[in-house]
Amino acid sequence: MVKKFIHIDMDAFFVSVEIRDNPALANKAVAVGGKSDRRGVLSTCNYIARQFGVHSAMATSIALQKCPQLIVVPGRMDVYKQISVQIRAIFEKYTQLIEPLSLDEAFLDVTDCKLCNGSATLIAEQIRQEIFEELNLTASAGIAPNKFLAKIASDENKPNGQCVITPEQVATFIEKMPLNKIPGVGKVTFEKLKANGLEFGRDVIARDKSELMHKFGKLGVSLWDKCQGIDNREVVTSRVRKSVGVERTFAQDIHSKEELSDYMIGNLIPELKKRSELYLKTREISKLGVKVKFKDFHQTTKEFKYHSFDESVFNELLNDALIRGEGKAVRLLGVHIGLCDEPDEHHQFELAL
Ligand code: TTP
Ligand code: MG
Repeated sequence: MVKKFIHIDMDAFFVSVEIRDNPALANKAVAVGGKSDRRGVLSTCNYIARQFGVHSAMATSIALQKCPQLIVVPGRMDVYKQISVQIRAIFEKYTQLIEPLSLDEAFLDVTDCKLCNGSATLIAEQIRQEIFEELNLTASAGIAPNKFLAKIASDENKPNGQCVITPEQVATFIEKMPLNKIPGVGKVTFEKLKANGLEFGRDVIARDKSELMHKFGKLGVSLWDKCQGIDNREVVTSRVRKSVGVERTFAQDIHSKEELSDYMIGNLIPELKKRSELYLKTREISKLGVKVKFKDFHQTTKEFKYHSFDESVFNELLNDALIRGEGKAVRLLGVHIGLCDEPDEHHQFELAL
């Protein structure tokens, strides 16, 4: 059966909230981020700032070179979280099948929603209208028969717009679609694909699946499927988190083992500790892991069953992973912990009785 998905994504989320709450910022180039004198980076910026080439994750100092009049304000995470809860309450009027991807973005499966005569296009319009009336913020939406197309569609008419891809339009849309629109195809992968004559959906469709698999492995298979319009993923309403991780792609590949180890211990592990704090209030660590991606994109993961943070274990895992790379420089380093299953609530309840 054909399904109907909506992907909703707030426009310039953090910064739109700041401008909403401080009218003096209206019609100016504004970003949310850290200060330039403390090696800060931007979380995001508004569309005025984007015209100057400023974007998310850019160093604040560079952003100020590109756009000297840029106003950089600190973020208020608690406010964004609260708004995210309010947005979710609006979604829940239409469906219970909601998969949040981040604070400002979610997939909705509205296949069975009877409101708006069952029109997903009208549902998306109405949701965006409600968000605007209730929160004074704008959102964009993509409507499509599967998740990956809905996500791509929500970007098409940003900001404050929506785009529908009906089942009949899927094939034409994919033919014209540049492959870097597909989530997971970043700049480097896209260059590699282009070097092989693959730039748009139609270039992928023209090839054999086996050829793509041979050349690009898993990525090739996934690309081929997507370009056939195949994506059978359901909306995942509640995930039990199995791991927490932090990773960083370096601006320049790193050769030195010491430098990698220092970065891991000085930056990645403290960040991982911070991010896992909440989960470790109720759950135990099941394993430690290190992931390394080498210069040539070969990737490896080493894990070890262990029940607490231990720098020397992480270091050994790093050493083992690097041995697998046979001296190649490293472009990405990540650390993660596995989480034991959630405590069984029924069991605890029985014990309490
Ligand atoms: P996005 O939806 O990627 O960006 P956005 O909402 O700011 O802009 P767009 O209109 O293009 O959707 O991310 C949502 C929020 O997440 C963003 O407002 C700030 C935060 N964020 C970061 O903190 N760091 C990042 O690198 C990115 C991409 C986002
Ligand atoms: Mg957004």
